[in-house]
Amino acid sequence: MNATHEKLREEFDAYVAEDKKIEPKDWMPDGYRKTLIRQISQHAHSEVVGMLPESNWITRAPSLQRKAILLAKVQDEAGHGLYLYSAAETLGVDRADLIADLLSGKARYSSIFNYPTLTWADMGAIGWLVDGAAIMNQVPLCRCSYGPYARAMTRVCREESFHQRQGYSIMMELMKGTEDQKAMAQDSLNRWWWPSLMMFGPSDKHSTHSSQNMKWNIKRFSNDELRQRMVDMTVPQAELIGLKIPDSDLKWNNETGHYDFGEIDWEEFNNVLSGNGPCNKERLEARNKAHDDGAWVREAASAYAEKKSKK
Ligand code: BYC
Repeated sequence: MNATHEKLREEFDAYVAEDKKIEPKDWMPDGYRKTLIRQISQHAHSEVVGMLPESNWITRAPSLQRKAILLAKVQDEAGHGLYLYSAAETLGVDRADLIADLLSGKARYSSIFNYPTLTWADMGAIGWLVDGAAIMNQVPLCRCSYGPYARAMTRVCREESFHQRQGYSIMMELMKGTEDQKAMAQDSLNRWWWPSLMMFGPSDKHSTHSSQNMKWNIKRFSNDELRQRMVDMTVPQAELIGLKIPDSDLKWNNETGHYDFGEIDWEEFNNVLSGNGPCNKERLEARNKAHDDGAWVREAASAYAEKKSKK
């Protein structure tokens, strides 16, 4: 590192430590740029792949109202993907390259979207738990040091809050229903509980990016801190409507003021991350097919843009 570079780095660290925002044209360390491109693009891919398990249920929603709500939610997720790809592009990358990495299987997206949606109750569990976990993780990102990402998160979080409520409302409705409906809701919670806790990432001990990203004010809380908050928030919600969290080690701890909970199956998490989850292959095939089927739209849009710029 030469003297000028070292000085820039010191100024950057001091600026971030004062909780100020970094904007696209500001000087930033290569590592900061790189980690943001990684995180924002993974986040964008998660939104886009996240549409797949739910869109699977749009035609089978049990009423016109539920169909309209689910349709709006899935459209919101497409919108989130677009804001996030735009935020990533402010760091000097090309969206087409990011998407190519998703389609080839090189880039990551959230582990949660590699699980199947087997029943209508899964729309409830996803909204309640998956969007619930997303809010828990993303509200602190509204204060992230990188301006374009923080601003995108503000709008995303407002929409996620509606998503979470609609999911809980589906679970509430089912728990007021027949024995079969209650069993369907419980089965769904049993399948989605642990994968939702895995969304927060590896334990702090095994998290590779946390320590540096917390110094840079990208991350405000560690993976384990946010996971604990999620458990503390969700257990009373489950109890209120008569659902049982599938964890025999779960119990309130008076001393810590938090729930103690069982160990996550990290082998399952690592398996999903290495591409061997229940739906990894299916999700990538569906995204590749959608991309290929949409080629004519991109070609038409580019031809129109070129024609307009010539005029
Ligand atoms: N799944 O050092 P760590 C949504 C990777 S979308 C897959 O702790 P970091 C929604 C991690 O990338 C939800 N990979 O990493 C959409 C890293 O690998 P690389 C997505 C995971 O970045 C539609 C390695 O493990 N939300 O909410 O400090 C419908 C080591 O981890 C996962 C976001 O993307 C995982 N669960 O922390 C409904 C939020 N966890 O890159 C809902 C933004 C970890 O070194 N992202 N990995 O190969 C973040 O806040 C952080 O990136 C994470 C991970 C907390 C996810």
